[in-house]
Amino acid sequence: MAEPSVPSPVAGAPVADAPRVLLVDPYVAREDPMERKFVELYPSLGILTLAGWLREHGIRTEVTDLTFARDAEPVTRHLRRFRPHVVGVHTKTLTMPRALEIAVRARAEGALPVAGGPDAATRPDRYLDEGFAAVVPSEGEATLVEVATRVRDGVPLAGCAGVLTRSGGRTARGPPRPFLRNLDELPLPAWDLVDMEGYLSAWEHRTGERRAAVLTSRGCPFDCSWCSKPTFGRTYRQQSVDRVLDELRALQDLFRVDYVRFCDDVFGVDRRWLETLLERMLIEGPHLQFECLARVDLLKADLLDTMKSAGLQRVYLGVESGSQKMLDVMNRGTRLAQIQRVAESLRAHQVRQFWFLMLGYPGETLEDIDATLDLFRRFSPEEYSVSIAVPVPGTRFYDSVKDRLRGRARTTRGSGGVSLLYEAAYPESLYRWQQVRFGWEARLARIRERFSPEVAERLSRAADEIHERIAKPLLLGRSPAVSRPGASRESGALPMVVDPPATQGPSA
Ligand code: B12
Ligand code: SF4
Repeated sequence: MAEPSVPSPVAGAPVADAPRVLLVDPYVAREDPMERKFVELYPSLGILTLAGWLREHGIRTEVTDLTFARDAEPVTRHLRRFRPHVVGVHTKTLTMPRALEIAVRARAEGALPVAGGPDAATRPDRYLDEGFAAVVPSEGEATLVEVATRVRDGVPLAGCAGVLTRSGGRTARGPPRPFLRNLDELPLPAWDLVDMEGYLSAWEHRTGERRAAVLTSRGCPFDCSWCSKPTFGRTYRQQSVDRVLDELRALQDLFRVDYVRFCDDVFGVDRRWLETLLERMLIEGPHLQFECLARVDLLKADLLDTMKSAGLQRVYLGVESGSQKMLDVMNRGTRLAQIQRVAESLRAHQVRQFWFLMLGYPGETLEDIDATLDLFRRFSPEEYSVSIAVPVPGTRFYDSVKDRLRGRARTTRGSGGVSLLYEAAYPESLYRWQQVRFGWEARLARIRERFSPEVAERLSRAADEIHERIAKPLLLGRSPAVSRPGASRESGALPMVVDPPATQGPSA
């Protein structure tokens, strides 16, 4: 059987003097200590969608994806072969040093480096000061077409809509560029420009499934106080069900994908839209397994029935806290009762749950943390991440603690939830210790399930005992003797210490 071919650019067939853009994803998986444990590898949808759009608009476009590379050397080789006018680099906090290195490599080969993506959007000056000619802090498609054309034509970028430039130490901001109104105009991601088979066979080797990422919407209409939404702000746009089904079918036909991760900030904000998608997947196909990020206030029990029938395997939930007071302070808009109902319902439907939890938010007391641990203990999600709250510039959380920041936000994964970046109520060591407690509980939940609930219970009580009598007083700088009498439970055997997976990723 002949292999189906990847769709090629439809409009604006590139001519010899068409602008040339090289898009670069600077993430090198082997340099990331967390990759093996926690990061799920998919090609960047930002890069693939930009590439598809640029090609449709007459720009010659290629991609260097460093995910499977050893270093940034492939960028230089690609630059010499392709001779792009513009090198467009996708940025995340984690990959900033690599992004800056790529700017230097681009300039050395006579190309103009332009940055986009969440990190450059959050701190554009840093990128502009350290080698980038321009930053595109928002939706990139239409802007990058104009940037590439201007650069090819020798027209300055200052004043270009949606672009930040710097001159004489000052940042010049072009007028805002309106968001695309209709997301159905987006072409299918340019999968042919990256090593899709590399990603898919890595997944197949690990899980037996050929997994791919899909995005059906842009933005999020909710307003959690700590959430940074630098690129799409509080806007929300949804693709049509037809457009989404086209993409799912293409993934199945072209790449034999059988498992999809819906990467929307919140999947299924519009219930009727989601029901239509699920019903059509059930009736017409494609029949795929899938996972998504969801909010507990949107996941009603009957909806979950349909989602499960349509192939739902795993849900990521931004649970964040087991204290209603803290959920309110964070402006989460969710209730503890909803979390409990959804957690029970997911268990009953045999859908895996991944909880995002957060410690150290302003106003949180030790009692609130205990309430979070109790909730975690009660529902034992199959997977979780417990991070220390990161004040990201541009959020209300950041504004509320900006006079108490501890140095500069770091450029490593330390800024991803394992370090305390502001003067919180307690010392960093206490939060790290709390992360260890969650790690224990996760292990104990497995013991409870597979071995003995009694042993797990005894170990859990012992952990609480150690926390109350030893760790807490020590970490709060008090003598262990002052630990509250009666606060601890009966003693048992000593638990083992495990590293908690403290990451901060996408969160709904
Ligand atoms: C889905 C997702 C994932 C998926 C990735 C799937 C994929 N490969 O696309 C998974 C789960 C694997 C993942 C992993 C991680 N993620 Co993530 N992820 C997201 C999420 C929810 C959506 C990303 C997405 O697809 N957006 C849709 C595309 C179309 O948008 P975009 O990438 O921003 O690109 C647009 C613009 O930014 C701009 N643009 C982007 N690049 C460029 C480049 C140029 C030159 C130009 C002009 C424009 C431009 O144009 C694009 C199209 O309009 C975002 C939150 C969000 N809403 O963005 C977090 C987010 C990007 N992730 C984040 C983080 C921290 C991570 C991890 C480091 C988490 C961890 N603890 O390990 C890892 C990093 C892995 C890696 N390879 O880099 C952070 C990044 C914060 C930061 N400042 O760095 C975000 C913003 C979430 C958050 N608020 O904390 N993530
Ligand atoms: S945390 Fe999730 S639900 Fe809340 S504003 Fe951010 S993306 Fe939306």
